[in-house]
Amino acid sequence: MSRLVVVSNRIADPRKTAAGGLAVALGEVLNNSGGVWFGWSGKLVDQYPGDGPQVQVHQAGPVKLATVDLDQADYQSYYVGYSNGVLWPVFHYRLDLADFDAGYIEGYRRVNQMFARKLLPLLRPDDIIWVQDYHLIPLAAELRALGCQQRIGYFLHIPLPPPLILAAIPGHDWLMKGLCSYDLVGFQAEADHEHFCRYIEAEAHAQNLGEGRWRVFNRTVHAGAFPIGIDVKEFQALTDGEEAREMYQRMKREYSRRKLLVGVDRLDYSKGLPQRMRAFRELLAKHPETRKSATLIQIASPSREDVSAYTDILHELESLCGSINGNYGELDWMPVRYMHRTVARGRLPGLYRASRVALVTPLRDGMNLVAKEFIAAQDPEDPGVLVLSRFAGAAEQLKEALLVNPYDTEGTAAAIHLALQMPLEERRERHAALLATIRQYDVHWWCDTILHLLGQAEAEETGTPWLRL
Ligand code: ADQ
Repeated sequence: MSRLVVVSNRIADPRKTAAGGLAVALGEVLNNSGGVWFGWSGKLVDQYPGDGPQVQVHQAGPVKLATVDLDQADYQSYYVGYSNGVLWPVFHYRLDLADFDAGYIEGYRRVNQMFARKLLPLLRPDDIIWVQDYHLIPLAAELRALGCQQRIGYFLHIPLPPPLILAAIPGHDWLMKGLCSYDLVGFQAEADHEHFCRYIEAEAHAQNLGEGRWRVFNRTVHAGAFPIGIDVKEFQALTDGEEAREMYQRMKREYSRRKLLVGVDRLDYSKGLPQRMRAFRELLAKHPETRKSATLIQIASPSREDVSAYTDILHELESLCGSINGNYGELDWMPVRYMHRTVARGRLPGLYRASRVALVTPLRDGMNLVAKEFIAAQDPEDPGVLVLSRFAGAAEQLKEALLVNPYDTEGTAAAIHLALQMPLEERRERHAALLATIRQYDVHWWCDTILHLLGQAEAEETGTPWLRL
């Protein structure tokens, strides 16, 4: 049986529940195959030791966690600069926020080369390697350049923009050729997959071999959409746990006279937080009765504070919340409760369950797992309503949510109003359909499907059995 090697920018100890569904799901597969998880330790050093970065290996049960530290220069160019200052904005359609000129691409390439060099000695001939996300697009090409023959899969957790937006990146051809060095490339949504196909056809004259296979840059690559899910069972168990129940009861007590709306996000410009606040303000202005009945709790966890676009969004959000509370608040009621912090994972389901409406309204999002967690945490007998941006990858699957265009303030306000008033019967019907979808396409389905395809390709070539899950 093949061993699984996962590579991602950061790694998590799968034995800790705080790690979340993805880490737990990957951890399960890694456990079964006695695998390796390789990535950055999260630590920074002023400079590397004389003989370069060292790999540290910790054993977490049957899984090997292998990490390297980064020095300040690599962190600034690879992580802050290129990954989060170029790829993140462009892939979320924000060319205006991308800083192309600073030469970050050199650092991005250098760290991917270093990862390849450090990973290579840890590999066995029949390993299956699975690389995660935008920090590591060129990793397969760098591994191949060092002679690596193993099957390598890739999953992009964020959207892939249309070809014309991609083409604005200086060096986009190098980046996309790198993406085609994988054997299997997975995207969150059909829209992203379609953008990939259009790009490689137009820019690299790829030949469509059918069934998701392409001949491009003298190799065959398999591509498809594999929407990531959550571990529904685990999240429901968390909802029944003590911390979540306490949170639920506290919320119900505190807000007994009001319906709660909830937003839970990383504080990121892609999440549409100012637009959401403007829609909520429109709701209060247009439907004065909601001033007596609705409170919005917005949790925005600190994120990437060393990138300047993130401090701008923080100030905009604070000023909007302040002005809404100033204009509509009363002595005994504030319309918006805004908190710039992370909620403990064990308490989150209690907050979701106490809320009548979730506002998940990103301007662009690869998938958005908050939408799925909100559905999983509801009481099926009296569920809340999901208001979901049509620009989240999740909208391709979650058709029974109230889909909105977050740029349309009036339209979003009208949908929130509808959600607050939705009769029980309709709430139940929509919730049942949504729950069935997230159960069918949970994180185990995601993992199994991708690894099965990766292993299958190996079996076709070598006659060895598929990776056992
Ligand atoms: P993110 O952009 O981080 O992830 P998302 O999927 O919404 O976005 O959230 C990931 C996790 O973070 C969820 O489990 C959520 O509960 C948690 N989280 C977010 N804000 C929090 C807060 N304030 N307090 C506590 N927990 C919080 C990227 C992509 C997404 C994609 C995921 C997974 O941008 O589109 O869904 O990867 O592929």
